[in-house]
Amino acid sequence: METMKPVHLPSLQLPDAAVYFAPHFFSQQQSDAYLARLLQEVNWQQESIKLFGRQLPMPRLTAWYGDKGYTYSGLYNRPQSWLPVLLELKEQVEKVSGHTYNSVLLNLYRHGQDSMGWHADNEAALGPEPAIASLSFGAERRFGLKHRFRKDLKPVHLALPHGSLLLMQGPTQQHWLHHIPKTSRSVQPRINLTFRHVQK
Ligand SMILES: O=C(O)CCC(=O)C(=O)O
Ligand SMILES: [Mn+2]
Repeated sequence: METMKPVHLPSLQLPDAAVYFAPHFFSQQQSDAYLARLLQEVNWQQESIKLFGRQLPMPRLTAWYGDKGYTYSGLYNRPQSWLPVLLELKEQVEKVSGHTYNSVLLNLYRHGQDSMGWHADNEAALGPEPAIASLSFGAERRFGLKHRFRKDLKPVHLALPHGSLLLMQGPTQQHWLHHIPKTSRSVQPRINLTFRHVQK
């Protein structure tokens, strides 16, 4: 895996992190086409999570594609073979991020009540300084980052618009948590893809 810096992407300049953000990585037209294809072609699943001893539906639909299986939120994801649309997106993010990926997790937030809680993508299988490339299509949602140890730093929130690319690299997962909060606004569906490199 290469470790080149994506020099041409603006950095968020957070301490103990390497986060880069391109709000308009894809044009409106390209983004509309990708959104439609992903809604249609991805094998979306309603998984459940065990919370306080109860099985509850995850507040979003998910899908995992790639070369290897992966355990995420205590849930084993069997690998499904790559779709052409996913390979096309992977190639484009690899070009700008200076990293290669062998897996992608997709999340479909159907409406404002779908969300993802505070977490870090720091599973051992991703290695100590994982590079994660996150693409968003569809409704704009708020994405929050908060430092795990430094209480003097305020959480940072940014809007992830249709066609945006966010890269999290270096020590980001060791020092920061991120989330997608629920919103009471009425919002259309949003798809997020996080490309990852699974080592084991
Ligand atoms: O939907 C997003 O922007 C974040 C997704 C995420 O953090 C994850 O899949 O680990
Ligand atoms: Mn994450």
